[in-house]
Amino acid sequence: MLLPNILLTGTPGVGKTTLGKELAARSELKYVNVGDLAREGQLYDGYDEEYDCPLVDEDRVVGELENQVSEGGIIVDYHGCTFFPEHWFHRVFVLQTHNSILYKRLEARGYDEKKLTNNTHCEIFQIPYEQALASYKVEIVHQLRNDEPEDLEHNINEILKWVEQWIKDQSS
Ligand code: DAT
Repeated sequence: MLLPNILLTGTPGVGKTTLGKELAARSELKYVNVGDLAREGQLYDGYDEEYDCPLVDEDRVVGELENQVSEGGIIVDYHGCTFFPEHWFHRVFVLQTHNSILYKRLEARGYDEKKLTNNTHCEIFQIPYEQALASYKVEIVHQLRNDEPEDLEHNINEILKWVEQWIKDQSS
């Protein structure tokens, strides 16, 4: 059975991992965390001083994921979205969280002041959404609010409904 590929993107802390893993648990889709993939394979090519994190080697990440994605049914989780081939994804979901809630989540992660400021600014200015719109067709890019547990449940159900419809459309 043919399955769609989904990209979950958004500022760190908006809930991509939580949503992606839960979606995978409730469907046939497979969850891939690009941050983990890069760490495991040491797919880095430098260090971002401003954001205080290693820079992923984008070409190697794409090369590493290519086979899996071409088979379909992959949920890719990453805060960046501009370097994946556009044709990979059937739907791009940009998760968004209210700034004060995001701040608390990132504080709980132990982020320092600079990282807290950078990431909350990223969210305030909707950078991930802008990047998604610049990288994919507008009609496949969807924003999802993800402030509370009820939002998570709602988002999972919405995505599962979309997946079901996508599968039906392919077979008709
Ligand atoms: P990301 O993968 O985008 O960095 P995460 O999935 O690790 O984010 O979530 C960050 C924190 O927020 C984590 O402690 C779980 C919590 N969280 C995620 N979705 C939530 C929701 N809808 N309501 C409340 N807390 C949520």
